[in-house]
Amino acid sequence: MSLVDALQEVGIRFVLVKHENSGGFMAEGVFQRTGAPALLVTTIGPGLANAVNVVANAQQDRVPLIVLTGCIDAATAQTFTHQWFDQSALMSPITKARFTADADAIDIIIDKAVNIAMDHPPGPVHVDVPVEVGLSHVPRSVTVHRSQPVYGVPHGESLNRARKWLAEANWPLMIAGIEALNNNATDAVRNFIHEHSVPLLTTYKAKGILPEDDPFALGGAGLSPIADELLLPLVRASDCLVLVGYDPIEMRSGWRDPWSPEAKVIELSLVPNTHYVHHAQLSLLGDINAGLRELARELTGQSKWTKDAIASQRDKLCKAYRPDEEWGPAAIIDTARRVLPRETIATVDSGAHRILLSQLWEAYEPRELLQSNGLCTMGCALPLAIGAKLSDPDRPVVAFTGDAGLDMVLGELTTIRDLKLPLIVVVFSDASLALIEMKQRGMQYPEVGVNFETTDYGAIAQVLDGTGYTCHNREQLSRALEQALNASRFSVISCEFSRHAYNNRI
Ligand SMILES: Cc1ncc(C[n+]2csc(CCOP(=O)(O)OP(=O)(O)O)c2C)c(N)n1
Ligand SMILES: [Mg+2]
Repeated sequence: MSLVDALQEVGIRFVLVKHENSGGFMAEGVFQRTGAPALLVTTIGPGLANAVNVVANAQQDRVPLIVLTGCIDAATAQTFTHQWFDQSALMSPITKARFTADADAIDIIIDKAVNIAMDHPPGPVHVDVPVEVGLSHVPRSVTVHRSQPVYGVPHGESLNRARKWLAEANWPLMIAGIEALNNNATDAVRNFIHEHSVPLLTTYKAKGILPEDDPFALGGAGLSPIADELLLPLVRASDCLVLVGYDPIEMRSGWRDPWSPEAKVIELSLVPNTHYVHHAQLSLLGDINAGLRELARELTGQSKWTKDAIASQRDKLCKAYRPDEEWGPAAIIDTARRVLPRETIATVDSGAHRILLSQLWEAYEPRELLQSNGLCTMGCALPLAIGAKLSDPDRPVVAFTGDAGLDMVLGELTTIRDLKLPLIVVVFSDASLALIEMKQRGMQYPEVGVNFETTDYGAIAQVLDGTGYTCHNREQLSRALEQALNASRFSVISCEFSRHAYNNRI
């Protein structure tokens, strides 16, 4: 209570949610849209225990999440057990750092917590606040501020070598990942690609770093075997790869050292490679923007890529997912992309629908398709969308979610109601854990524990003062989306289709 009160007092808005996990994702939504670190406040014991998933997500998805929890004072803990466990130990494997607040060093502790959370790669930091510290008053003025780190610029022999490789490459290829976003390298990436005719592949989280209808955009990759079948041969055929903030935590196993052993691989990154998922002959550590600028200086490449060749690859990739089907998950994505304006911010939950959507949904700017793709957790799309809408109230925000994923966070519909946010929720309602059912069948197990009854999500929306729609065809969905775009309250659009709709589709 003292924390919530103090946060309000210093101008940090406290927004109540119904589950701590959602609170973390909602704060992440704000981070994704504004760059401000996310702040999650939970109560002692069960509150923090409920938040474990979103803290793990912050670690895997590179989110600067600061978790503030209450804890009992050290002396009291010697003779008190109710609701008390070692909170710091619980956080240990999933946070970058853990602190216990101390009134005499609180400015140092908070400055450290924020900086460590924001340092590359960003991640979660836990601060336990003992009751006594929470109740004590310390002077407002912060005396400690670490200066912002300045990252170096690649130079010398290694830079020359990288330039030479690029100059000699016939089939250069760039792969960009989340780190490029966290280093604000969008403009540098776009300039490099256009000046040197290098096509771009992105991870799902880096979608939009180049508008996906740009002639040099090859699309997203990560979790779809169908995409891998078309894209990995291009990666293997490339004679020079430029990895731009490409963090492989988003990729399935086919992306372990996927290139030809002869390929020249240049990695631009802010952090050394300790993952060993792939290797680069040249690892240029430092500011990615500056690195790309240096690499491009006086570069006369001989890329043989043409816009037609790239367009034909992209076309093949898109058609593989059959967006022209009459009705089904691809038709839902296709219809939504057509109806929703270009500046729409979308979030997507985990499951079969997410893999299909991440492949088919075109993003035009970075951080306009938000998802969990390191941890790949369910239950993130709705609260991420709340955070995005709070940050960008004038833009349409849509949450795409599976039915089981929505079931996990249904309570947050009341949060949307209370905040009066005109959010759009599109449900892929197939009465199934489709992704798990596919894996089960693939391993020739019988269907167990993956099917459930169809829920009338529209009716649930109605009783919570939202508007509910149930759609069985493209026309109904288009109409529902158009109405939802003009609505002053939230809309839940349940798109019902039959089980097994993703067979050979992702
Ligand atoms: C919190 C959490 N629990 C379990 C999983 C494993 N999992 C991944 S996808 C999935 C099924 C999701 O079902 P639904 O939301 O209906 O989406 P669909 O696959 O049907 O599109 C499950 C159980 C997970 N990723 N996250
Ligand atoms: Mg489902």
